[in-house]
Amino acid sequence: MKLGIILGDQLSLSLPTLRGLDPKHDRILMAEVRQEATYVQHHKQKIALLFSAMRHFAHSLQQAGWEVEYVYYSPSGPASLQQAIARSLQQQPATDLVLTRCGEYRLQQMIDQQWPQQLNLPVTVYEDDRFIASPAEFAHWAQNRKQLRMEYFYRDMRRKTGLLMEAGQPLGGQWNFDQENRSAYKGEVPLPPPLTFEHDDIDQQVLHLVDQEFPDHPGDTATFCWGTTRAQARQALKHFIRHRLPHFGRYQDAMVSSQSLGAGSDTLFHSLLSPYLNCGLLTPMEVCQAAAQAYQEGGVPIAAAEGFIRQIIGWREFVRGIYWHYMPDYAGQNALNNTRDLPAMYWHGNTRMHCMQEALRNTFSHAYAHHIQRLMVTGNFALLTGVEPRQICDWYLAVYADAYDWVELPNTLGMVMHADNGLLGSKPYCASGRYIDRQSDYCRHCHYDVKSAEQENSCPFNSLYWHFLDRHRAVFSRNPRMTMMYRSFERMTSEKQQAVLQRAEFCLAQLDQL
Ligand code: FAD
Ligand code: DLZ
Ligand code: SF4
Repeated sequence: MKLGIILGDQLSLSLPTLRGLDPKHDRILMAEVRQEATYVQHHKQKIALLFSAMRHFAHSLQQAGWEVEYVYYSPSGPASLQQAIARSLQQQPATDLVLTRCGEYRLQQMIDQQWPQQLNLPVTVYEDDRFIASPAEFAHWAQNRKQLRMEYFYRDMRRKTGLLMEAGQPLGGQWNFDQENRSAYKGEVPLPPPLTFEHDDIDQQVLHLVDQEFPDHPGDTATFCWGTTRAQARQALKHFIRHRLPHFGRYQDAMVSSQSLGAGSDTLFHSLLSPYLNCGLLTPMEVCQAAAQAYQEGGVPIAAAEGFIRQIIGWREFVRGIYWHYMPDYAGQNALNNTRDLPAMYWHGNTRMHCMQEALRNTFSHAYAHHIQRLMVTGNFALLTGVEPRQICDWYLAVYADAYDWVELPNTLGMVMHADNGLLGSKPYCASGRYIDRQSDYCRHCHYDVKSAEQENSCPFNSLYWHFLDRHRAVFSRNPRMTMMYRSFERMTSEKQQAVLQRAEFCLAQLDQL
């Protein structure tokens, strides 16, 4: 008898682990354990989503004829997956352990280096073929390239999958329609209707458990509205394709204050599919095929379908490739030598900066923030203020329902913090308040003046932006994509430069009073 281990982010019936086992002889173990639930202070909704989705998935496996041993969370239960397996083996021995490569280097190290000896049986780890590219394929692609650019990798993934391709050429005559995807949202089309799920008994029990056992974790279970079953995740996909995808690309970079639009502003036309993709309730290929089909049936413009598919087979696969290719050294990088502690507002959300307030409120209410909030608001602020990469990475890993090290780390450490020295992006995504003002209506609702950089009530992003460029002049001033920024700074009078830098120093000295 073999023992198959299915982790909390492996909830797919197409999982290689299941293909490697026979329900007639073998059995499955799934376990809710303290180590996985607390290795960072996960948002309560992330734990609730995972535990409830795991319980529902275990039922589906049993219905499909599998023998499943399920360990429910208890403070006196096994602390780690290894302990849960050891206890299971004591009850019922097995000849082999079988699982699929896990999502995090941390746990994969334990599986490779500790489990075979400490559990005293052979461990077979299958490649996770729910992803389009394996780490080995990525390594092959990366070999001998001076620069790793997502766009070229993405084109190979289009060729490999055949998505939006015809006779070897991209449909619509170009690979990438990003230029069409930059609009602010001014109500031109109505927001999509909300999608809500009823909580069944399993959801209710888990939400109660999370409140009892993880009271100090961030967030609130009262606003939990994620689906927890494969059927609900499919419903979310259909809802996205019908109501959101047609406008996805165009408003991908937009942000709107909840004071203007209410709850719909938190998600706009984004898919909200990442938590399901990352825990396995949906697979990347089925999601992309649904988008490609919607384009072929004529309901969705090519720019929207392409823009969405690029996020999945482009960015999502690319960051995973970077992760496995460069770990473990990647996690320790700090190219800009940042040392600042994460401002406390990241945990309590109180600030007069309206853009930050909105992004943090969304984060705590829903364990979600859309990409531009993560990148250009909370991320940009951490970059401009010079937060130590490890601290901001741990924050992103904790607070989002979709957060796993393989995808969070390259996005935060690389894309946001530029701590990998430009491996992931050739220039940092630093921006002043002007960018936020262009893409949103936040500044209209803000205590600060986005038009000013040096006055007492000036937008902190403005002075911090110039301070960032000034203090990292040696690193960035020769970057051809940044010369315009430096030229703008040089065009200021030296009095103005001094006033702006002074205002930035003032802001840096009291970030939590902003
Ligand atoms: P949509 O905007 O609808 O995008 C569609 C899908 O594309 C997403 O569901 C996701 O699967 C994929 N995608 C889009 N952008 C990226 C990207 N940059 N990297 C990987 N996949 C992408 N995404 C995570 O899934 N988990 C994380 O832990 C995570 N951490 C992030 C941290 C930072 C600092 C930043 C800037 C981005 C992070 N992202 C992460 C990427 C992105 O912000 C989220 O995937 C997205 O906001 C999820 O919401 P959505 O499903 O509505 O996405
Ligand atoms: C995120 C998470 C949480 C909160 N709890 C569990 C758990 O109790 N049991 C489990 O198998 N997985 C859990 N997970 C997901 C794991 O952390 C994830 O599988 C690994 O980090 C590998 O990506
Ligand atoms: Fe954010 Fe500055 Fe605009 Fe306020 S003025 S919302 S701090 S960008």
